[in-house]
Amino acid sequence: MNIKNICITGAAGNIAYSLIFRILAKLPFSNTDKINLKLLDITQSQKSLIGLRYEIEDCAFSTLNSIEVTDNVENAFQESDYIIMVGAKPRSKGMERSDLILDNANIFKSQASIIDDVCSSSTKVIVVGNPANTNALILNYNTPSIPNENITSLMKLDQNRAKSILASKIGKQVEDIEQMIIWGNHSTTQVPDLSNCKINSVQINVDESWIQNTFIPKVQKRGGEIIEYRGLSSAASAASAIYDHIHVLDYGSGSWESLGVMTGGEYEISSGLMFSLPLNVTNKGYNVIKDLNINPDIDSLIKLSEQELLKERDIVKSFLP
Ligand code: NAX
Repeated sequence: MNIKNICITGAAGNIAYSLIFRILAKLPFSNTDKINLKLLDITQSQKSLIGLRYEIEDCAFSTLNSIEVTDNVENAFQESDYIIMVGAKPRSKGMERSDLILDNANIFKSQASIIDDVCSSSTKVIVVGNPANTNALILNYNTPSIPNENITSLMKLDQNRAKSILASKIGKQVEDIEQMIIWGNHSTTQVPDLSNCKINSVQINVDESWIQNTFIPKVQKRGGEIIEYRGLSSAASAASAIYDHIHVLDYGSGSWESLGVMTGGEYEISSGLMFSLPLNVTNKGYNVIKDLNINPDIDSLIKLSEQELLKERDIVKSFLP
């Protein structure tokens, strides 16, 4: 029997409450019969985690081999095949964004050094907690024993949102949409790009002014729109996107994907940022898709997102050895 060790941080939070049940209902991992699940959250959340554990046990999932809830980071990360880092400090009232970035930088730096100590070089880490790309950057710099390509940040929610908005505009099915990508940061500067997008292998033909004036801003602001209507940030859709992200990493994907990965100078984007790029992903790893023509409007938006990530990197520079 094949069993994988999975750790989810921020397990007492909203996203985890959807994610855990989604994963256990149908595992997104290849060649895996069951999982050992470790759920990490802060000490104050342990009582709630016990209630969550009871609920999980009450589902009698045949995919669950064992479950542990803990506030002990070493124990949680030990021998993990996957660590899904959802836990992060939320922005409180009146808090500056730079303070939020620094508070999370502290969390991710300390968790990174523990990952580096107790995990093997094959451990895969997915960063969800915001600011996801910059948290992933800190994690990457502070885990010298884990290869860069094993650390990715979640952009799949943005890609899924963009696909769904496009499909409903053109009256097609989401699964028919190919080569739709997101560049940049998981923030309102992200750049959904339809330049190479195809439907059933045919280049799409959509009004350019709809792309610039409706599509791009709608995708960029979708997270805020959900908060406005629901009074809470995206949780089930984020969980679904994390599920898709794991599936892409573990099985590979026949289509172009957008994950936050470490830049190495592609498309003249500064090196050493966690940036969403167009990728071909197989179960062996990923390659950045090369030589795409980028139109000037998209290029200037990509530069804005790059500037934002450079500023975030500057704020956390003392966390990047
Ligand atoms: P919640 O506030 O419901 O849950 C966060 C959980 O993290 C809490 O239970 C908290 O106690 C825990 N936590 C805080 N510090 C921790 C630490 N040091 N170790 C372990 N756990 C810790 O937020 P939720 O709605 O679940 O969102 C989680 C994170 O995902 C947020 O940062 C959110 O902004 C981010 N998102 C990222 C997305 C992406 O696409 N990258 C999309 C969805 C979401 O907005």
